[in-house]
Amino acid sequence: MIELKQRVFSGVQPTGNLHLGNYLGAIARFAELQNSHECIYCVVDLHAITVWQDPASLAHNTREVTAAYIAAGINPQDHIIFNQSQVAEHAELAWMFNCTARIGWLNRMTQFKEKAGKNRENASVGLYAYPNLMAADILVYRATHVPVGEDQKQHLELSRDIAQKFNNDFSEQIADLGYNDGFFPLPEPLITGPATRVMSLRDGSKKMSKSDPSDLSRINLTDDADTIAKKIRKAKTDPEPLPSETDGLKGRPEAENLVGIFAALSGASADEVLRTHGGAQFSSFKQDLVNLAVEKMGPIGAEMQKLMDDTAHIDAILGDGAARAREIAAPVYAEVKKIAGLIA
Ligand code: AQP
Repeated sequence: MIELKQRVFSGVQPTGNLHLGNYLGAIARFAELQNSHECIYCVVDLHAITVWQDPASLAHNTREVTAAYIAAGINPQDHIIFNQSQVAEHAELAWMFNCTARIGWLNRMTQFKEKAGKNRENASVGLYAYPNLMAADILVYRATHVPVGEDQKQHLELSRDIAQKFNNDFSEQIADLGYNDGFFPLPEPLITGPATRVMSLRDGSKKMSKSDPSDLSRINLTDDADTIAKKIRKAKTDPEPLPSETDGLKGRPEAENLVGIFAALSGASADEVLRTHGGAQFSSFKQDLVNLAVEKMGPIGAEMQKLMDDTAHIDAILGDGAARAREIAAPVYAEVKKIAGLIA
């Protein structure tokens, strides 16, 4: 019987304005997992182009996400860091999954509805089929665990449905090749920690997002200390002091968000943060948050800037990572072709 290894895969789109939500919800989790898992971290440039990208900015942003991965502590020698478009098997398996997934499944995806908005007829076909490519990204490595923020939960569920349907559709061929437990694993989402959904600093009901027109809504990973301080001081709050227990955060989304950010940055739980800061006015809590955010995020931003000064080094890391990723992806996709009856 052929066993499945525990393998982590995840990615970030190079669409600019990398922010604290991307860091706390995803990149910081990626770094933690490298001690216990074999990890593959991708800069998903083919996802980025589902919405038009300026080519020069796309190349810059691809290097910047790579720099963020490394600055956050991911080791590109022990693990794999690469950009998606260098490994053609992602797009090839995505086509197979375009033929596996059902239109009804994609019609339920809330991210497409949000991103396409009212102008749905004019959205790219790529934006609609995005979740199928995401399933291919994960399954072309037969990855078992996927660290993501809360907003990607629905796409992960779809990846599991696609894996399950492929395993069912070709169960006979898969068993004949010696896979007793299906060919694709059903990948598990890893949505953990106090900051799986960091909210906008200007509106506690909206997720912190790269595309928010207000730069004050997010802390960018490249912001300097003064900018971080200004954004936290200007963050929307309410007039009440902080409660002493998490129950007291109900109906106070902005307060809940700042406490969640504090917790994630300090490695404590929200309960622990409130045990120390309960009763504090926002003016003093915000000052403590500024100090913490500058202490934790400042070195990451500085390291990113340093790495961005040597783009040849970043490109070499991506090239090396892509070659190693291809070594895993090519045999998996070759097996998929065999299973589906596509002559190699
Ligand atoms: N606000 C957030 N809180 C926690 N996690 C978040 N993630 C994104 N926003 C938050 C997680 O970051 C990872 C990479 O996201 P992405 O770059 O692939 O795309 P995204 O989710 O579309 O990012 P944005 O900022 O929300 O971009 P726009 O503005 O284009 O919609 C993912 O694991 C995601 O969950």
